[in-house]
Amino acid sequence: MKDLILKELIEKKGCFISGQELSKKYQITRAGIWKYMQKFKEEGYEIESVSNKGYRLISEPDKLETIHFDFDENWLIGKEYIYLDKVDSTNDYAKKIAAQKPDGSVILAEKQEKGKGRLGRGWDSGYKTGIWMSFILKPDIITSDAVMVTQIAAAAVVKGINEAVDCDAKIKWPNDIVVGNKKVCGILTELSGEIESLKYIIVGIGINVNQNASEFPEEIKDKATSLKIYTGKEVSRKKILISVLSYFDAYYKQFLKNHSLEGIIDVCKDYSATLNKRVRILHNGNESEGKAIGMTERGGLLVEDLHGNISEIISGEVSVRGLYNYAD
Ligand code: BTX
Repeated sequence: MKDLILKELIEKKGCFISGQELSKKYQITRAGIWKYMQKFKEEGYEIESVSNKGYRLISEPDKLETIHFDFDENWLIGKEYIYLDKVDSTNDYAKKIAAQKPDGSVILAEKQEKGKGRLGRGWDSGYKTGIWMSFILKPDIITSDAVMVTQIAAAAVVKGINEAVDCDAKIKWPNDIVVGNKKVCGILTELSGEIESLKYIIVGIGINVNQNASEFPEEIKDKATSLKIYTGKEVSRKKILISVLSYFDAYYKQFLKNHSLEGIIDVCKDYSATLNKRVRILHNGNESEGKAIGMTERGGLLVEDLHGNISEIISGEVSVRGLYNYAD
């Protein structure tokens, strides 16, 4: 009941809804409605009440519990939204429930106790300071096409962040988003399936939003940043989340239709922090150097080595000169 009333207030944000109307619709007394309004106010919702007009939602707290009320009903992403206070890793949680959940399900946690990076690394995910979430995706594609999903996520995050916040976010190929040359977001794509038949893809996205510099562990202080550190002010997680989801939904639908990165790869190129830079590549234990000269239609990185040979890198570790620890 509480959720339904709140949903209605959020959907009609800025407009008055009469107490009488709510009371009739939800079959509770007007005093009961008033009590709900007091509860919402205690939770941080700013609600104006005017006699003969009713209640009007003016602003919402930066809470992610009820953010699904703000999702566009045409989105495929977020049709099912699971909100957790704490979890080991949203990717691991998503994997456990993936078989029963629809394409586009979103799992979000306020804190991860064992947030995961790639190759067994960790991801620092403090309580309510960032956006730690995973998508369960079930596209009808062959398993080898799943690599493209990381680029979809990178494009959605870079566009979403830049639209929601005044910053110049860029993609460090293939799975980091950087602002001011520091890592603000990481993407971890995992999948389950055989060569020909894909069961599901889990895309994990971690965005550092409101951490102070002192909150990052010592070993990542030099390379990690948050949007708050970069902009100098507290940033709305809700605004960023809605913006990122809306881009992801649009790009994912495009991908489902075309089975390619058509229209998306241009975003990856336009916002690339890697293209036209000297790079060092670590792949299967081998290290090589070269210059990133382009991207393929499938999101691979084209690198020209010191002898002029060009090769495509599908995945692996790519250090970009001037970013993080790879200095000149
Ligand atoms: P990655 O392997 O590219 O980056 C991990 C490395 O980044 C770590 O070894 C550390 O040096 C550094 N690092 C750790 N935490 C942070 C942080 N908060 N900000 C910046 N740098 C950091 C990137 O892996 C993929 C990360 C995905 C995280 C999401 S969160 C939701 C989902 N669930 C889950 O367990 N992981 C994903």
